[in-house]
Amino acid sequence: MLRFVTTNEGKVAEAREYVGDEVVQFDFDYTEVQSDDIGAVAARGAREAYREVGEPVIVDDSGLFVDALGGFPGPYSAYAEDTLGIERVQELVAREDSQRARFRCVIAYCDGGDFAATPEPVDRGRRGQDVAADERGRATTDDQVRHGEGGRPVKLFEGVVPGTVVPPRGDGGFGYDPIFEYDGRTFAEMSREEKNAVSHRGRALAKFGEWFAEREPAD
Ligand code: ITT
Repeated sequence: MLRFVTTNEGKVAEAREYVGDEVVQFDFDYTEVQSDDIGAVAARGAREAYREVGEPVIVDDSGLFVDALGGFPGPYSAYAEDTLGIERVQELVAREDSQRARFRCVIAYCDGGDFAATPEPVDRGRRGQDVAADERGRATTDDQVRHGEGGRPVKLFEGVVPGTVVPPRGDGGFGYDPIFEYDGRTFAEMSREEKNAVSHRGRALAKFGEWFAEREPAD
C-alpha cells in the first residue's frame, strides 16, 4: 500500500492511473512551510507524514506559475484559488502582455529507507519563473534525493507542462484546469487519461511509477 498524503481527491485519482489501486488517500494535514520552492514543501511534508504513519508515503506539491506575473501564484496557488478564485486569477493574467504559464508538480517519496542519490543531493534554489521547461514541457531538473533535517531521505520527481491561461472552458479535472490550455484544449476539456498523458502530475507520476516498480517489485 502506498499512502498519498493529500486533501485533494483529484490528485489521488490521477495517481491511481499510473501506480495502480495500491495508492490510497491519506488525509493528513502536514505543515505546508512557506517556501517558494515546491520541492522543499513536498519533501518536508513527506518526512512529516512518514513520521506519522511509518509506512511509505508520497506528497505532491504543485502550482500554476504565470510567466508575466513572475511565477505567481506558484507555491501560493492553493491560497490564490481559495481567496481570489480561478476566474479572477485568469482576469489578472489577461491584463498582461503574455498569458504563458506552466504547471509544476513535485512528488516526494519517503519510506524511511535510503535511496541512491541521482545525482548527489542538491538544492538548486529554483524559483517561480526561473524554472525552465523545454519545448515539449519536460522538466529540466533531474530527480533528486534530499536529505533534510532529521536525516530522512526523500526522493523527488518533478513534472512541468507549458500552456496558456485562458477564460474558463470545460468541466473536468479540478483547480485551475478550466483556465489552463494545452494544445488547443483546456485540461478541463480533457479526459483524465488525456490530461495525465501530458500534465505536470502525469510526467512526475510516470517517473515515480517507473522507479517505484523497481523498488517494490510486484509479487
Ligand atoms: P494538498 O496540499 O492536500 O495535496 P491542494 O489542492 O491544496 O492539496 P497544493 O497545496 O499542491 O494542493 O496546491 C496546488 C494548487 O494548485 C491548488 O490550488 C490546486 O487546485 C492547483 N493544482 C495543482 N495541480 C493541479 C492540476 O493538475 N490541475 C489544476 N489545478 C491544479
